[in-house]
Amino acid sequence: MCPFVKKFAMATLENSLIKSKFRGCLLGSLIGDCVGAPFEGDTVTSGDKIVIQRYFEKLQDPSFKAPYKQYTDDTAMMKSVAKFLIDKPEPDYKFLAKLFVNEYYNEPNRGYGQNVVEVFQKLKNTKYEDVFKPAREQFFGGGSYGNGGAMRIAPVALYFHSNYDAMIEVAKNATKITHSNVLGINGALLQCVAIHQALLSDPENSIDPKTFCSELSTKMKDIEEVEEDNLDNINNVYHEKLKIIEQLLQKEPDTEDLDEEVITKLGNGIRAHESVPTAIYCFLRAQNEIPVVETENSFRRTIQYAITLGGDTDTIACMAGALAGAYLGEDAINSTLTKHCEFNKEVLEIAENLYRAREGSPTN
Ligand code: AR6
Ligand code: MG
Repeated sequence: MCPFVKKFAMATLENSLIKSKFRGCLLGSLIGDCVGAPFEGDTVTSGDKIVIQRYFEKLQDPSFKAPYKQYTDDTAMMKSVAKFLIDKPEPDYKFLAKLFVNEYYNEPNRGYGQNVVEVFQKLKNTKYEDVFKPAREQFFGGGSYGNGGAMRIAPVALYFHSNYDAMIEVAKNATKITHSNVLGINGALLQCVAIHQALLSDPENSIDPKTFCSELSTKMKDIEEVEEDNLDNINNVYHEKLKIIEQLLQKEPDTEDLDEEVITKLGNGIRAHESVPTAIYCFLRAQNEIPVVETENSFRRTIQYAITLGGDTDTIACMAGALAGAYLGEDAINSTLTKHCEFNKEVLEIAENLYRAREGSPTN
């Protein structure tokens, strides 16, 4: 276990705060997904940033009535990961694979990635004989490096927050059902470790973005070094991206150019290595004020800023929202904003059940 984890594990947070963080994390993930989805694929101009500012003001205005913002595959798959942890005391990956597949066939129009749909078909056709094989066969044997493993990983970080090694093991296997490329797996691990670190950070003490990032960097170095598929050119991708985040956080946040640089250096796409570090950057940058994101609330600032970067807005805002919610807890999230999201009551029930399941679990 790395020394930072030991230090965090020793810090004790009140149970009521941990529970609020469980709820905040899953709610943050849902809100980022629902609120970010309408902007997916967009290139955002400075005019659009003002439109996004007004969009959030409307969503936080109690008199504003509108149909629910619908969730996408990010939340659909996160639900399955939570159920897998809640329903079975020991990890059962065949059960998880079946949950993913059934969820997809019940509601196929949630915006799933093209490759992942093929994996679901193969899992079904092979009767789940080897749940990791279909994913390994994708992309001529290279496996997917999409951000689909990372976008759904939050329940694993919450459930195993007192058992770091079990968390890494389960996060890796839960990802491998659909994403076998080392970049897809390590992207999910980075998001998982970042949520874990946010969860164990006391919201009464403000986060120092630089320290948060360098602690994450140490953990990521350990993870990338032990990866069996150690290919020289990709075995330190995330560690390098975290260094870039540290550099970007030190820049003066007063120009449009900085956002362009963030997109160029960190990315805003569907590849895990071009979106997970971006989500972490959004969370850390939102610890301080951001021009054109006018709000006192750092949860909102996190997801609103993520959306202003354009690209895979639902997934980047979903991952950034999970981090902000895990750090701040439920009380920091505007309830009017929450009410505009489909599934908002259900996601809180899931968080409650996950918290209860975790209390009775032999691994914690
Ligand atoms: N080689 C080339 N392209 C790849 C590779 C690879 N090895 N891996 C991934 N891609 P997928 P996801 C590209 O289908 O990760 C949704 O909008 C390829 O274009 O495994 O679950 C979600 O909301 C492939 O179709 O799905 C997420 O935002 C794409 O990456 C996002 O999609 C996605 O990989 C990720 O979905
Ligand atoms: Mg997406």
